[in-house]
Amino acid sequence: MSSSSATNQNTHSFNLTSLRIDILTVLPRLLESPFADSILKRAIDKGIVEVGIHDIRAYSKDKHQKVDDYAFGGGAGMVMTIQPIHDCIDALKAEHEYDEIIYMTPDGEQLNQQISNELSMKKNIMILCGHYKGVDQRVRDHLVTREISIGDYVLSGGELAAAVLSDSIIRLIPGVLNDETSALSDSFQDDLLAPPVYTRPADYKGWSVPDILKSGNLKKIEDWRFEQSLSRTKERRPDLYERGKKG
Ligand code: 6GU
Repeated sequence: MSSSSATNQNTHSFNLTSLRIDILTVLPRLLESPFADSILKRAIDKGIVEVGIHDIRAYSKDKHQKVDDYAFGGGAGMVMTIQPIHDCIDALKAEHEYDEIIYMTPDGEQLNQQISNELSMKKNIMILCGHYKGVDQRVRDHLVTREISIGDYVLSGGELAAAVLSDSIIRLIPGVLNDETSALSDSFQDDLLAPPVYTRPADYKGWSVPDILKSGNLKKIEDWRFEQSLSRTKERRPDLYERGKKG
């Protein structure tokens, strides 16, 4: 990554932005709130990430600003047309050089931590959200470089999936989380689920915190947490556990 230390508070004129994400959508309002709070907002305010939300409809040359049409060959459901998407992509390409143009679709490659890690090291990413029955296949064949799904279930559109993908990427960028080690100890980062956590009170109506966590013995606590991670992973996600063993 070429950017400078993220601890600078953007008081200098050099650019510390690590990653720019441009999201193309017909429902831009759906993408406002995920970036308006908490970690993602702070990452943007600090200047570590830039997020652009682009209304595809604004690029439509149709007199009613249409962005969809009937499917060739018939069948229920509308298909998003090429022209507004292509013009929006071209306008953005004139401003930035994109590492990936990602189409969010349930038939894409399933998102996992490794993909998020990889994308967090890019400079410019474009994310296209589909709606209705999806986009004209020629957009996927000629303009998109990668297709990602967030799981085996169907959402009404790609917007929520784009927000999920963006969140998982942005939190990995150095300087975004206050405690830099905290993303590294997330579930999945090493094919292990995170151990249980507790906070005060030590006893709540008879439900107590494990003694070891109150012992002050850091080595024992670390060992306990690792054991908990292992047993949780083995029980809840045997697939991850086996992959982790192979390493
Ligand atoms: Cl990326 N889009 C939609 N519409 N549904 C999904 C998805 C994406 N990932 C899982 N379900």
